[in-house]
Amino acid sequence: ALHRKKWRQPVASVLEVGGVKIGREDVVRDDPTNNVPDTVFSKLGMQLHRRDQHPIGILKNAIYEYFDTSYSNKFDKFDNLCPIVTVKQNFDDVLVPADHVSRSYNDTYYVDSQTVLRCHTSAHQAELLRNGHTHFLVTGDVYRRDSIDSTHYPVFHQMEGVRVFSPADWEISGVDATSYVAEDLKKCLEGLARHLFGSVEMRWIDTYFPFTNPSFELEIYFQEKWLEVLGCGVTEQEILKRSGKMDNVAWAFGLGLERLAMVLFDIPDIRLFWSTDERFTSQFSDGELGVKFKPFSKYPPCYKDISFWISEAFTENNLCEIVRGVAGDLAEEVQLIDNFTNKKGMTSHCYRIAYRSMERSLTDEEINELQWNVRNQVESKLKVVLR
Ligand code: FA5
Ligand code: MG
Repeated sequence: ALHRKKWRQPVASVLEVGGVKIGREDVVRDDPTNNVPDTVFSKLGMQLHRRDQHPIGILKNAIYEYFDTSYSNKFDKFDNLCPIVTVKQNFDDVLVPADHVSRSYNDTYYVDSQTVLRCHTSAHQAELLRNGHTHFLVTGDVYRRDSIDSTHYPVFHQMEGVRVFSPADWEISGVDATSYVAEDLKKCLEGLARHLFGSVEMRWIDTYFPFTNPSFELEIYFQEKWLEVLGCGVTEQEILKRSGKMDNVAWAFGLGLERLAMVLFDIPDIRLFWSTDERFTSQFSDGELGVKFKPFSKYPPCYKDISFWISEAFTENNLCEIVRGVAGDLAEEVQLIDNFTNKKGMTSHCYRIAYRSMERSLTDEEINELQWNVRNQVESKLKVVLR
């Protein structure tokens, strides 16, 4: 276990990006406004989306190709914007309300009180609009404190798309600007889905984002469930107004690249994208979209339960962070399996943790040690009472 932990750690212990210092836990842990753990810190700069032989890079290139061939006006492309952004870029510029949950330390990784690891590529929308770009794609790694299962990971990749329309575009259509642009958006993304998948079962869901109205999500049927692959909508007028585009209307989308790649290549677990095992990496190559991933591991999962009386401050994201800190990618799923409140008003949670390696069999000894460490840290860091 020690050996693997070492391997996961970054080469440098402190990085300096744009004047902001970000470092390993043991180096910067004295800063209470920094909640970036080593497991996440070590992912900075990996840039899976810029590797042409990696499923995420292959997918990015295929999406570029769709936009290049569908539009005579080429979209401007950005895939190297720094993932460390200001609170203003990540939230204020896209109209996220001051009290929105996504701003909390429970949901977002803060480097310091004014600086975050971007939680979406929408963090770059406003600036690019201000700089005069009217149709562009932004691809990058994004970071979120989140749950643990086969379709959620604290680091993943998004591609943002924005297209600005002028009055001349909708005036001849006879419908109002918003309907025209919403219709164009859906056609564009349905066309993208056909380009990537051929035929696939999908559906539109109405939703809410602070930066678009109306807003939609696209879900694709995958592994017997509906999987949310993207969010999108008609850009709030205020965002365009602030960038000096009073008379325009725009659409925007944010694609979840891992989710799309899972459907495209039949990849069953999101942790696999980080695998350096040749049995994974060798299955993909530049420009090949037709490949279906052949699983090489059927190693059994091992389940361990942990029960405790929660405190008021308890959150599931904090629990997941501890599990990832201890087990890294050996943690496959953390699931609440029991939840009750007794007569004294004390609430008990029982979580089932699934441990499984994608690459090898785990020994009982190893798993017991992981679980023992999880129990210790849960007790000491989360201020809960183990049962
Ligand atoms: C957003 O991030 C919006 N910024 C998208 C957007 C852009 C909407 C522009 C409107 C206009 P959301 O939080 O739903 O939305 O995330 C977008 C996609 O990222 C999801 O649909 C999903 O495919 C993917 N995603 C979200 N969380 C995770 C995660 N933990 N692991 C992997 N993929 C994730
Ligand atoms: Mg969503």
